[in-house]
Amino acid sequence: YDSEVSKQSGLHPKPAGLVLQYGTAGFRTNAKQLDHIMFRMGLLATLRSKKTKATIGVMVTASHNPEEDNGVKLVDPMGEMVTPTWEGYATQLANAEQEDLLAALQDIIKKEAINMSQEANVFVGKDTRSSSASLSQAVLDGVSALGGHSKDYGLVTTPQLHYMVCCQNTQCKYGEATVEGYYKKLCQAFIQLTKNASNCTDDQKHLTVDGANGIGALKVREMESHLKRELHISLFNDGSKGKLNHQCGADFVKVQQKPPTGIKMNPGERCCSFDGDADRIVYYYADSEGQFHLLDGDKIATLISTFLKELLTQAGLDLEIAVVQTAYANGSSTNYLEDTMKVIVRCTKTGVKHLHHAAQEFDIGVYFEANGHGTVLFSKAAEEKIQRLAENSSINDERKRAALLLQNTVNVINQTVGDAISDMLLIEAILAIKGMTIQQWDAIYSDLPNRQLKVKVSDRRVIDTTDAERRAVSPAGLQEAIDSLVKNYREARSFVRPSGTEDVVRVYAEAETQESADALAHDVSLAVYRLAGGVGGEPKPLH
Ligand code: NG1
Ligand code: ZN
Repeated sequence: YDSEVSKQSGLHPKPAGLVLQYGTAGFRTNAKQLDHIMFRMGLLATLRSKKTKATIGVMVTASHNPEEDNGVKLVDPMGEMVTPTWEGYATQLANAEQEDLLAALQDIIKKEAINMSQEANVFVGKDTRSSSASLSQAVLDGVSALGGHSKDYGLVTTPQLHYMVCCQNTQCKYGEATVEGYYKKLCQAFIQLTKNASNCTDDQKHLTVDGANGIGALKVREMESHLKRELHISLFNDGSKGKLNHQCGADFVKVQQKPPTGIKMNPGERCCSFDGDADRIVYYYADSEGQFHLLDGDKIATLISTFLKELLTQAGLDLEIAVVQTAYANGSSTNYLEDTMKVIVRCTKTGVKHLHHAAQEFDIGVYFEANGHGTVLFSKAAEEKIQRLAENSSINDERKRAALLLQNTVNVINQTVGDAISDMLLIEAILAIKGMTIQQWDAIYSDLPNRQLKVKVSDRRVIDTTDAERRAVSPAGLQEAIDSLVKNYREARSFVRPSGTEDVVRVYAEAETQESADALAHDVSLAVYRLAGGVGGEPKPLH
């Protein structure tokens, strides 16, 4: 393979001196810097496939980043993120200078004792960015340079690609590895679920979707016919005019705490926004006074876990359910889940892989980041128990109904990764079954006002954290400063951490009022600026 790799890599040369890191979301930067990275990730995916003797996925996307950016992420055999060791290999391979590439490749092959005559199979997908076509071709070139087989799924959402990989590696037990198969599985389950919402009016079946001008919009269009009018979607920001993620999409809505541009919002109507690769979703509505209300990942986790807990009780199934959050979870949600709902709550570091991992430790693990990335994991044993109960003919009607609902809930969920489309269908089904309006869902608990800010520093690695990122251990004095600032406000909490996807330090604050949350976030930003090597002008107060 040496000569083929040499020849092909010459067509995807690395700019000398460029160093990039495989972070929480893979590689992500301006698309112009990524051609060699894509080729090399094609190589790495092929090695990973040979090593695991399974199909590996490669997704070309930069999610909620601006259109000019792009990125790449590897998907492991069961649809999960690759292991830390292989993230390390990704970084090594990406940063090897042109003349050292073969040696870097050889190093991985030796360390992992990879049998190079083993067959390899790689699934490739891409989002709608203008750079994605040529970049995904570079991935395919990498696969073929090592003699691997590839299947190009073309335009798919990130969770769709994860789903395909999982289907393929479970011999289709998880579903059929096609986009059609995906729609069929999810929509059938959705339609079965909504049969339990017999008095749902056409009005209640209506949902406004902001597609972030990205792949999610295309895929919602594609899926619509499978929904058999059980859900009426008004799609905005479908990519026909607007720019990807610009003033729209889940990240914009969550961070700005305001509606996206380009949509029509009627008072009291349910709206949701996807992000640029459709692995995140947030809901929102405007009340009769025009006031905007956001229902983020925490509210979604609460709705889903409440629904599941009720069904488990009705079904008489003894399964342990937990909710996994990060430090960004609103304090009110954690209190509600622990004190009122009495479910186990776990807090992990930011980044899907940490949440996913923690959720796997329970019979049923509901995990969501506040930004709307999340899903539900069912252990094999839990799935089997649900299955057996649903097939049991000697149980009463209430238990039977609950068991069937649980079974269809399992099927509507994409367990491989957070999935805006699958989450949307689940949420819509739950609201329909419970006959719940978005206002009633919103009223389950009240969010503490909060604010997220960014601070630019010369080297964000000076900040080290502990306790699932809730406390800073360095630089010296920073945590003490935060502690004393927090004491100035009621019901307040604040933490800082270096971003894994942007060259900034993120500041989060929550408090009893929005003014307090804003003021605290600003105070803490100043502390970061002064103690952690801030660059540019001092952070300015929000008001
Ligand atoms: P960073 O940049 O590390 O904060 C962001 C999100 C994560 C996760 C990743 C991957 C926040 C505060 N952070 O990470 O939750 O989604 O991007 O996309 O939302
Ligand atoms: Zn995303």
